[in-house]
Amino acid sequence: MRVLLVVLVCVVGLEGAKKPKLTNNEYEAFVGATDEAIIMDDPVAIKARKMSKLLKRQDVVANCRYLLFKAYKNYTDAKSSCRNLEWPFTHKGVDLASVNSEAENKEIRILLQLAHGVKQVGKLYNRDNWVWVGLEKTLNNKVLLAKDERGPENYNASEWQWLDGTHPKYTKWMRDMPDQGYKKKYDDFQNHVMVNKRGRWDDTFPEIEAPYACNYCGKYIVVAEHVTWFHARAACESYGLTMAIVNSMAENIELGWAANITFGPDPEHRRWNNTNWIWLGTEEIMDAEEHGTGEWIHHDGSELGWNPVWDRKLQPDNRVAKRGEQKVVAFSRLNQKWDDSFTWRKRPFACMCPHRSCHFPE
Ligand SMILES: [Ca+2]
Ligand SMILES: [Ca+2]
Repeated sequence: MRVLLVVLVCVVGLEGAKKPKLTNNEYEAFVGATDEAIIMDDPVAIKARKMSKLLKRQDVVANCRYLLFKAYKNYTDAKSSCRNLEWPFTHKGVDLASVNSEAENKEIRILLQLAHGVKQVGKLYNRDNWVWVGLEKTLNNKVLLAKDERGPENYNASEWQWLDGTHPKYTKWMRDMPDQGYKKKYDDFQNHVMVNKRGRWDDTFPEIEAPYACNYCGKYIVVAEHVTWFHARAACESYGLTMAIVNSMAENIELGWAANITFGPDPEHRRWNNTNWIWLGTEEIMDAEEHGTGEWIHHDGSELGWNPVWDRKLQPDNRVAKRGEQKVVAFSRLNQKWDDSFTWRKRPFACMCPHRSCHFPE
């Protein structure tokens, strides 16, 4: 019976991977997914000092509201890099970050702290203290400004646009900014915006190459550092998050998406490389002799609420080693299937935002 069930699940799962068949509820989270706007209503306070320690070696970091890419790009390339990320299911591109409130501005600061530590990196204008966001000056943007036309007190919101076409409702300019400086080298004016680790904004030249932030309203945050399963669980909690729980096909697809953004493509498709298997917060209930019962439970005590797609060769296989059986779940970012694994193996891991910190407009 169990074999039959596993085979059935595999067949459904393979179909699912090609063309996800989701229930209305599963679609719900993404129905409004668009790069036009994201509304932040309930920020998750991430403990950046702790979390940044394990993120040093990864090129992409996330909080519950934004993604930051450490690679330096000019404004135009940064914009298309974000747009090339497509929300799963809707396949709409993600935009460069929009910042519409004090709470969102704080999330940008936390994001910068996650990327390069809580302290300022070198001098203020070190690029690693700054990040591109999607704000452009679209009117009167190619002229030298007189002194009394510069600075926050002379700034005119109707001349500026976020990439969704809206004018800024919130700003946090540095002293004397925006100043629309001109540089002969670029033959261009400062009319695009970066935000720094203190949450202050400056208008600058779109030709400058710097890290960039994209909008994100995801459930999962993937950490690339390899640790044991128990270490992963404790780490997520110490950040103010929880270890990832995946309870539907939609969430399984969302996690795969988040993981592939974090790691980028694996052209070699290294199926059994530890890097490509990510810890989830799900474990097997063991009997008195410490053997698997075939029943699975999430780390918070909640039930496994769906039939996940286990990897081929009849996983979970409860393989046994001297130190015990395989009893915790690893998730393949290559095919989005599950396998039971030994708790002491070291792998990347996925944390989860304890609640949706933001939503898409209806
Ligand atoms: Ca400036
Ligand atoms: Ca296994």
